[in-house]
Amino acid sequence: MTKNQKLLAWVDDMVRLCKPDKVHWCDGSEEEFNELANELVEKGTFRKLNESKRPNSYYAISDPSDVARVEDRTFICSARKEDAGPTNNWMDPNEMKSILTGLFDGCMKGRTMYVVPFSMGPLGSSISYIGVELSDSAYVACNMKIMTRMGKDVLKVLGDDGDFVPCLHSVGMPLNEGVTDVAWPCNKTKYIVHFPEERSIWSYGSGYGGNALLGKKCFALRIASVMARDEGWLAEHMLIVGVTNPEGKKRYIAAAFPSACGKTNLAMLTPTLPGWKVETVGDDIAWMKFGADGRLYAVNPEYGFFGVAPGTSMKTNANAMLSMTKNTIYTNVALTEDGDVWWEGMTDTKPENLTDWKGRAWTPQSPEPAAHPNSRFTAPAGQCPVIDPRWEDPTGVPIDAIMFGGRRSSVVPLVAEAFDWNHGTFMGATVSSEMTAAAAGTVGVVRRDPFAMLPFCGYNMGDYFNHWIQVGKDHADAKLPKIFYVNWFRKDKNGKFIWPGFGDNIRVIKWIFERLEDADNYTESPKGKLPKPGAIDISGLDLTEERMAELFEVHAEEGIAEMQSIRDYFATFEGHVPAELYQTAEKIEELYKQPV
Ligand code: O2Y
Ligand code: MN
Repeated sequence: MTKNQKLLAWVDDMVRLCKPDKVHWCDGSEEEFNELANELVEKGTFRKLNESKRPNSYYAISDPSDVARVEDRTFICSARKEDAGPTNNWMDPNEMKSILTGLFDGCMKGRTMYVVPFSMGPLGSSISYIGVELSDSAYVACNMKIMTRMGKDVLKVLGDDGDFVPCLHSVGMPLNEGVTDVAWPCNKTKYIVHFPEERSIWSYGSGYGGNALLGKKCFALRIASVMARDEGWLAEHMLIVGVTNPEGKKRYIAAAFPSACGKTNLAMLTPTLPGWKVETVGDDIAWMKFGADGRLYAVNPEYGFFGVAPGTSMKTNANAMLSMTKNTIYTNVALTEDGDVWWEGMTDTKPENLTDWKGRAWTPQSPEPAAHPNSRFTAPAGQCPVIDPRWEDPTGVPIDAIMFGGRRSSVVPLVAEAFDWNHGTFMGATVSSEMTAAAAGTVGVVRRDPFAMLPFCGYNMGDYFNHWIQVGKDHADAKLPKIFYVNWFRKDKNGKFIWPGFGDNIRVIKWIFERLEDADNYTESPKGKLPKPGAIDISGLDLTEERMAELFEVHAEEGIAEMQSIRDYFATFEGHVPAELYQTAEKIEELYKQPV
């Protein structure tokens, strides 16, 4: 398959450590996918869905203890603790290696080790990088085939001496003498570990999502953020969309949102304004490098969507629904009587009889949801009806605007444009959301999730802010994207959302689009440049200009209190937050104090 010495030597070493019964080099073909899927059906991991309803699609349910990313078991093992920063779990790399070596010793006994070469980003693009995942899970290999460009073409690009990020994964359940396999093997001991200096990943004990599909959060964000810092580019938790106006002018926008802020819906938005078009380049991650022309170019490093199922419907996101009509793997959703899938929010009426994600008979009277709240679909991005024609362009797409968003019922306006790059970095660094989960009395508590990267930054978050400031300095002469902050979630005095959201968010994007043309459609405020009254197109909406004004209302005392809370937050990064961000907080506070 390959003559790449680094790869051959590493596979040899890991085979010696993990002691699998067999080694299978994945070629990424359809035939291979079908063989692995059939094996998974025989083992009981997969169930084939009704071919006439969901062609070539499979259904899996996980162990009930293995249903999401495990942030408390996720480690950044940099040589110095300070380089991991206060928001990451850290352990000395040598100590961690010795724990992991013990756990991985013989962990694949009785199993097959799949060698999965994958490219994050279009094959051969100068923005792309290669990884190789060694995994003892055929479920992982099948998902990797959908989520990444995977197989023998990657080995060709890797060549004899190309470099790659080694990603070692085991479910942590060796089939030792007397052990019978289960449909979803995993281990209650879990470690998701990143070694940023040697750019490697070791994941043990989970077969689920971001813990096991190592190209996604582990490589494309945690390790890539370190690579981006060292090499002067940006690896971001951002969707990428192409927006075309009625005159046919197209702009590309990247956007970061914390969870529960409608990121996937925005990535596949169906505009309500006539003549506007939104096309999807990516729904989750953006890798961005500067081109020879000084502009910032982005690729989606992924090849598929690993989307949350509950809440997704033809009403909320028709394009996501249409992306997963075939060739899709469903995990932890519910199963219908006729061999199709269902989840809460998919239809107005609930089906009478289902099998729930724990394999139990379910009816609408059942006390628990039929699908797990974090149940997922793994679907090829190329099946999205609004996939952008340039989504596989190896040069990437030129980014004109970057949006940050949060979920705040007050204080933060519907949209604001940053005064400059540093202010935009400040906006990213202060992204915040009010919690929506009723558990433990957290509703309304503001949680900061800078750049929506809190669980995904592979180094000290304060240094990451500094990297953004540095990028602005290094490319000051270039055509840097304009930066905006949006908040779809403002509420009125009665606790009702003011802005309709969903497809109507195109109206905010229209204003952003006009700002990119330098339209005189704004007024200055302490929060940044805000739309002039009447500048947001609300034609056809049941919204008055008075009600629109509520979306931008920020009282000076609230704004000043917010700056204090931000300074307190910055202080938690123990001296790593760049001076430019403190200066921005001061400047905003001064603006609030000026007489109106
Ligand atoms: O729970 C998981 O393992 C998946 S988390 C995830 C999946 C797709 C896109 N984004 C995320 C996320 O947590 O940001
Ligand atoms: Mn994400």
